[in-house]
Amino acid sequence: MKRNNWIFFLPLVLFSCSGPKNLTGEKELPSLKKMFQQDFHIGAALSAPQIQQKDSATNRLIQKQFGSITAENIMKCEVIHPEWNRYSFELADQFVDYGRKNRMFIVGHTLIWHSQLSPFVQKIKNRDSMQLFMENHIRTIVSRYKGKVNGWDVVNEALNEDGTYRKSIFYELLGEDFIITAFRLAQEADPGAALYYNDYNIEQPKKRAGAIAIIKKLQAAGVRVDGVGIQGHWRSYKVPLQDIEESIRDFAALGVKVHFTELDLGVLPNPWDSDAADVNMKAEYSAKMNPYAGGLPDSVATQQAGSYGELFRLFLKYKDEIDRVTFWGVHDGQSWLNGWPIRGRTNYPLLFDRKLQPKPAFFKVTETKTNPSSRKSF
Ligand code: 9MR
Repeated sequence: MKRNNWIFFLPLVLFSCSGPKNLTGEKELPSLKKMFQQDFHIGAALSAPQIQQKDSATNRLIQKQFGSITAENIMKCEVIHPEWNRYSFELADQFVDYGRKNRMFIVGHTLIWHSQLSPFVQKIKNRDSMQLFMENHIRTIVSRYKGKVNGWDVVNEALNEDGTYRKSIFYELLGEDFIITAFRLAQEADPGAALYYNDYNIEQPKKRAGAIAIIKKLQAAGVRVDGVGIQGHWRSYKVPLQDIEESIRDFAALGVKVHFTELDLGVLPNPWDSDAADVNMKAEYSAKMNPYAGGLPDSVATQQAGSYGELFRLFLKYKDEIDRVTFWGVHDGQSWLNGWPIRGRTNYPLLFDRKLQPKPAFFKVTETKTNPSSRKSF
């Protein structure tokens, strides 16, 4: 070995002396997926450009931080099944390939949802045609990704806030058994894939009762349901911790796993002071409703960090019941909450900012692992 070869070992020496640093001497960011490896998957919803790896820095961040991915939009009916006899699998194939290449837990979102339907589905007027649509749609998509997609959001958002069934086109034409039909078809098409019911606000008592009834109905019908997805679109200043804790217990008592599937903690005011996450709700823009257009104030970032910390402490307490925590996006710039329920606002709901830098919330989340004494309150 030549004498000056020591230089190749310098990074190793730096690493072993003072913790993980990169070659420029900056401290390396911890990886969420590794930190929580023994507890639950840490996931993110990916947009189409992210699936196509358009930006290399975002791509590096995704691969380092997230061990599970969900398609934010590209597996929805209007994208993947635009016409009765036509499917469009290009992006979905890329999404699944990306997840497999990176050994990620891949979630298909979503098979049966009243929103973002293709126009041909909205025009279906009778029971038999709707039954046929569901058979074609679920069989074709699930069998294409058999053994590749790990879990499916089989039915999404079938409930109203009071726990009754939403009067969706599926409910109107097939009655409440459309849910059993959907799960049965998915189970037949890929017996190895996990099957979930996914909804927002099902931590709230009335809607939770509706979700519990759905799971019991599936179980009574002998159809497999593996998990329930609590979406987790909460406001950072109003996270319903007690309801969340009760829900984890209630769902776990049914023998299903709990997934937090679309987590984000928005910091902006809500025009109706409401917890709903219905994509069809809209309100007018006003400067008052967009208070942080110039940047996230430290006090708000700190408040949000505290809420994320409390949530993750709760998640860790119930790690045996929880299979996955997925953020609804990778960074603040990508979040749907910049456009909902008011267009053109600047929201900050995730752990990484618009420049892909970790926010105080990121460090509060990692602290729940590095400093277990911070967990004592639960
Ligand atoms: O984040 C998604 C946004 O980009 C879409 O425009 C919108 C409509 O398809 O859906 C958003 O994701 C929703 C998810 O699919 C179901 N739960 C509520 C999410 C936020 O609206």
